[in-house]
Amino acid sequence: MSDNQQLKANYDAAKAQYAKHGIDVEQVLAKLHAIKISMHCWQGDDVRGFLNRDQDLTGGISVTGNYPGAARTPEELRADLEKAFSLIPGKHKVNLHAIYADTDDKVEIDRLEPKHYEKWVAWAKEQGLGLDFNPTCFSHEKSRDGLTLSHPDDEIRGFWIRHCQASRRIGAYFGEQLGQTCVTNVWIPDGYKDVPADRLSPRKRLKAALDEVFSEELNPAHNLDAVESKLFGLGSEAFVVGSHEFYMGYGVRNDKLICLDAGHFHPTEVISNKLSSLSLFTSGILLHVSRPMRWDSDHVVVLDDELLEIGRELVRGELLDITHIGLDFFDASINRVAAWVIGTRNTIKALLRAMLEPIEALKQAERDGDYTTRLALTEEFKSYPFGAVWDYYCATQGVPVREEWLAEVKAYEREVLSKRGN
Ligand code: RNT
Ligand code: ZN
Repeated sequence: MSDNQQLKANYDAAKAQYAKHGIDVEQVLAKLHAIKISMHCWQGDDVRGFLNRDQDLTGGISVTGNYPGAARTPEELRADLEKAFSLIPGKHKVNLHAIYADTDDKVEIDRLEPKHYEKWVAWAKEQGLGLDFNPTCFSHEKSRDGLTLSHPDDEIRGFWIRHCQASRRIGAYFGEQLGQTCVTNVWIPDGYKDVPADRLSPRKRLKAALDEVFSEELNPAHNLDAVESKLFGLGSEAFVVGSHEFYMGYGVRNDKLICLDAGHFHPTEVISNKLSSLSLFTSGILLHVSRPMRWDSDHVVVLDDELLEIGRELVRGELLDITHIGLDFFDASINRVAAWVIGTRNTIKALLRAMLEPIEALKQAERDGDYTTRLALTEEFKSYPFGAVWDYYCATQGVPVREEWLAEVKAYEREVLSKRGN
């Protein structure tokens, strides 16, 4: 039997096994194919961007590692993204930060306009990709003291308000041009290293600043706003202005998407357990799928229990329609294209795994109080032939099966990345 015949035979056998539990694998794959993952551009160059390249990365986030081959120009970044997407099944989105503008203009970030992103849009159209967006409220001289939208200085705060307003318009331009909604996510680093004297005033300022940021009505078919909370950062260990409670309140009251980043909570707290609650009170959710290790370390996403649980919550709660799935990690100690491929493939795998579970039987067992069956079925399904379905999906999507993609990344490293001399 050829490899292809074997792959198909494995798939057919798996399909029959799942069918016994009423799981229609063909239908599952069609559903999976419709899900877009928003792949973050900033894994490709360690969150440097192309504007203000002289600035260090600030904002209490950090990239460690010095693996060679980081993208230095928009062209290189797009080439790397294309390589990664060629190894990932499905059609997806790219998540841009404002500092990734592709322009020769010396433009201050509160004056950014759609035209500074025209090349990204042309590329996205050509590649059939969607775009998401983020104002960049860090790595700038005006955020050097770690404060932006909550800054007590009216002028500095005004600057960041204008930057976020400009960002929303760029988001709306993406959405309108590409015919798919852009999510523009506001995350700010604001906080204090040590215990504040006044927690209320910065939060009042942030609330008022956000009201200004969001004051312009934009077509929600083109742009949706999201707000991202955090527990702590480097240099904001004692206090973060935009905490989870802050943005829960703000988002629920003002109908904004609430962004849950997997690394932004206490170490034993998980975002999978927040999705069902949030879904009852918001019209939409944004995820930053990440992997915290002891802290908000932004490790590459692996197929661990929390990722599987996120997939289950989205699938079992039928939350995929209201959830925008974005990735957020940055590892400079490994090949950056591989980092994207591993994290994105894993996120898709987690969704597929969740779809290939006997959801109705599990829910019924739970309703009946039969927790024995719930546990037994859950455990037995862990060794069901999920891999055969995944392999078939990759093959039919025209992307490498299993670790075959690694050889392509290694070749790309030899032929392209290693020649960059960084
Ligand atoms: C920082 C947030 C934020 C950033 C990106 C670069 O803690 O997670 O989402 O990682 O905007
Ligand atoms: Zn994030």
